[in-house]
Amino acid sequence: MFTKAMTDLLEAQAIELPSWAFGNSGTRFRVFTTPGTPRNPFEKISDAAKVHELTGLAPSVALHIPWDKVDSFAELKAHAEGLGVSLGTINSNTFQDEIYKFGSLTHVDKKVRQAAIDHHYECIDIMNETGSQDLKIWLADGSNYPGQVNIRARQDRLQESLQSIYSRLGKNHRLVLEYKFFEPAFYHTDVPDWGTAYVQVNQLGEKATVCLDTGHHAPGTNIEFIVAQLLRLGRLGSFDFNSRFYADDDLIVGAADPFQLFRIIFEVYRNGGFDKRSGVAFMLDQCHNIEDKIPGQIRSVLNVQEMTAKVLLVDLPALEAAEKSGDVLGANSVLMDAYNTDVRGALSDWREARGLPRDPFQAYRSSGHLDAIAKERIGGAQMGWGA
Ligand code: PSV
Ligand code: MN
Repeated sequence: MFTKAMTDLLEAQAIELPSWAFGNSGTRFRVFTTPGTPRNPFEKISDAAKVHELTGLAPSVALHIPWDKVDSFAELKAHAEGLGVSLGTINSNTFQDEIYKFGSLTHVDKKVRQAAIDHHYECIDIMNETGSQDLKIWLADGSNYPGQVNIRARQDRLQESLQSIYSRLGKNHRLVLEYKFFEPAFYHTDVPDWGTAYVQVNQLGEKATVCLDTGHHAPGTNIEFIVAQLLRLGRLGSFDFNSRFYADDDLIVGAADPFQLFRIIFEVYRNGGFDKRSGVAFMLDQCHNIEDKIPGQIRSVLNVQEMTAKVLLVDLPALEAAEKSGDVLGANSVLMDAYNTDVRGALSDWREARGLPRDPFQAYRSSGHLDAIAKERIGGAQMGWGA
């Protein structure tokens, strides 16, 4: 079913895992715990490495600071490398400190802005130790009531703060700005959409790009259009993949709307986003509230792989011919034929040929690993989102 060009692309596929997906998470109503949950960043990395061991798809782990602060990042890096993975994106966090109640990089008080800028400087220092390329910034900044703030002045302050951070980046570093249309602010958000993120990063320079979190759009938004546009502009820095039924649900990628995932990946493929030179980084940003975390992450990366395999089956010359001749239904059939092809058997054969389990999800379930870590990880405090 797959040509050599297709398996080359599948083999090169790399999806970064979020360290926080392995900690406990929940809603504002309840955070449920699970046996075996990591008690420190080292155990989170071990869990991420397990996902990579079984899937060959997840060679790096994103860290969130301060959640993943350790005494020695050199030690954490060595731990990761010993398990066959590397440390990836460093995510800053200016949404859990009292001083940020009314904003961080956009705050009206210079002292608070400077504290937020300093936090990013600290993140850049960590990147130098971990060898990370990307500094990812998501801001909770916004307001709840009309009249509460001067919206335009906050855009100016945001640009000024981002410039200070940008000027500290190392030669191989990038700044990736993530947008989200609401939450925790309910009236206005300072970086609510791809257009605002683009305007802000465009003013900074070439090393600044946009992060597209698939859960951060209003219902019905045509996300694949945004993918095509940002790739066209050369500013699609990374994806935070997850899925949603309502708001920022952070569910398993491809669970809520597999066809949307297919359409997004198709635009990535068609517009050169799988070419390493495009610089697009693929990450998950998920929270496993009620399901087991390691198999949850395995399911997610496999879903991305499966959709990628389907996208590779799209007959592009036939699609282009149909598009050019105005053959509306013909063009749509080309796309749907690929989407409706069952690639699971071919992917299993290919995995087996590479020395991986045919079905990594089942392989994990029957491995007894979950019971083993539950028995091993006794005592200490389990890590959690926001801990
Ligand atoms: C915000 O909702 C977000 O998507 C950002 O990426 C944060 O860093 C992450 O979630 C925290 O889970
Ligand atoms: Mn995100």
